[in-house]
Amino acid sequence: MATKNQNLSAYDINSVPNAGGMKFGIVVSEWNENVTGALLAGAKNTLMKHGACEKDIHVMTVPGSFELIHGVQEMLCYDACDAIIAIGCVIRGDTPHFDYICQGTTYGLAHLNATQKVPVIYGLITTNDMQQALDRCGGKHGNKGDECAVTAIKMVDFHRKLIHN
Ligand code: DLZ
Repeated sequence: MATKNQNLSAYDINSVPNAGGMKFGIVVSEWNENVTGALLAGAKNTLMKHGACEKDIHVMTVPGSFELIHGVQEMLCYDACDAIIAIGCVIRGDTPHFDYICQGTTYGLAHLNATQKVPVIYGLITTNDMQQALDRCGGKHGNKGDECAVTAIKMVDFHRKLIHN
């Protein structure tokens, strides 16, 4: 699972389908905004690099990572997206709060991903300190936002291939 030896922004460009005409939702947490803003920028840039139009990328913010679950659920109800990326950053503190937020958010997003028709992409960074987070939002380990964008495009393409073949 370590991203230490794998750059989050490195991928085979030829393996990514054209994202023209695809519609994406991005729900971003305001907590640790310096990190989540960089993740959002990475995700948007990569979606557009592969052909998505800016007008087809709908960005909404929520207060914290725990609210990503409800934010994604609302977007699923009111927005016609082909995929939704959930972006957040939880940094370990002195209490067990970190574990509850990480677990709750992860289970919530996993549940939506498994039960809804639209893929929900997991863009939650969970780290021991700020430096580890900075390393993963455009630092030495790349940008998880890029990885999420590529995953979102591939999952929309997966669905299209399934229904058209
Ligand atoms: C309360 C809290 C704490 C301590 N830390 C973080 C964090 O590192 N990252 C994050 O996204 N959110 C944090 N939050 C806020 C919770 O996600 C949530 O917004 C509140 O508990 C209110 O439900």
